[in-house]
Amino acid sequence: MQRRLIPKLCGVVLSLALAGGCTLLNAPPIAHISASILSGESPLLVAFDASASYDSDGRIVAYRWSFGDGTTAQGLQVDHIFAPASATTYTVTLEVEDNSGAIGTMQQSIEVRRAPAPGNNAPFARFTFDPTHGDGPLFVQFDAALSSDVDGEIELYAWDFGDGTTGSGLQIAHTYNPVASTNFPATLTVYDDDGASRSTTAIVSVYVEEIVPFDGPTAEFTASDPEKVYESTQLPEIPSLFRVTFTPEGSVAAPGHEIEVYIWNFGDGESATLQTDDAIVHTYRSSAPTHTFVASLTVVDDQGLQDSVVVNITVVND
Ligand SMILES: [Ca+2]
Ligand SMILES: [Ca+2]
Repeated sequence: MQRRLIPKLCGVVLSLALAGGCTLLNAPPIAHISASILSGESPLLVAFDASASYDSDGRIVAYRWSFGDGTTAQGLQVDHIFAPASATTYTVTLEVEDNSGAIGTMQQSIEVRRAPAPGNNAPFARFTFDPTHGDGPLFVQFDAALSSDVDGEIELYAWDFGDGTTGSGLQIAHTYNPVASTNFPATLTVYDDDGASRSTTAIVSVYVEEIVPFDGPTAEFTASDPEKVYESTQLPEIPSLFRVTFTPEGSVAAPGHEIEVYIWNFGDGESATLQTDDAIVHTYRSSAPTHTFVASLTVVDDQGLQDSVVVNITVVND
């Protein structure tokens, strides 16, 4: 794909591009892993399902799995057995490929605990937390004192706060600070002195006042870091190519209204008009050591009201 010449029409005649006539505007597929279980004792059988993966402008032609234990598989649905001798967390990677050769990936952690020693009873995990809900930022104190082990002692209290952070200890405090109202699954895992463990999960609800525009729409977007998809060895005669994915994330219409048109100006003379909030990929050409393009998004709602926002895109030829 990197070596393919860019059709001159690409990006100019967007309708052609959207109809599939322009490979450079191909949207990569989105990979999605559903796992039947996320943690358990060794050996652990996990059924993986990639059915929720999709390609917005084509179809997925390959599903490739890497289980993090040196083994791989292909297919929409695959079973895998993790059989470590000691507790291990595996990172499972799903790679999907669309009919234009673009790749999407997702990763999922699978935690496999050591099988319990014969005759040992696994400990019970139980915790209290206060408050259980409230406005963010929310300071929550967790207490695992109600956990127990009938034939031994608990040696480790491991916490996963459900927001990507973890901690350990009998008692622990955590502050939740989401950007939108969220139910966080807080999980306590206790390990006994024979290595057996059990987990329990409870929900912490944190509320954030939603910011909605008064009457017109609000334009917002995000841009990926430029990916150099063609590195020119003959600068400045031949430019390098940089690919950027734009997503109208955060663009919202006023209550009771809808955004009908998304007008993208990429800052290099090219533009695109979409009637959906789909992400769009644009390829920049640059021969300069660094070049900043001013990209903008204008959204227009069903009342004809509009809003615009700009973001600087800087590409670098090293
Ligand atoms: Ca595609
Ligand atoms: Ca025990």
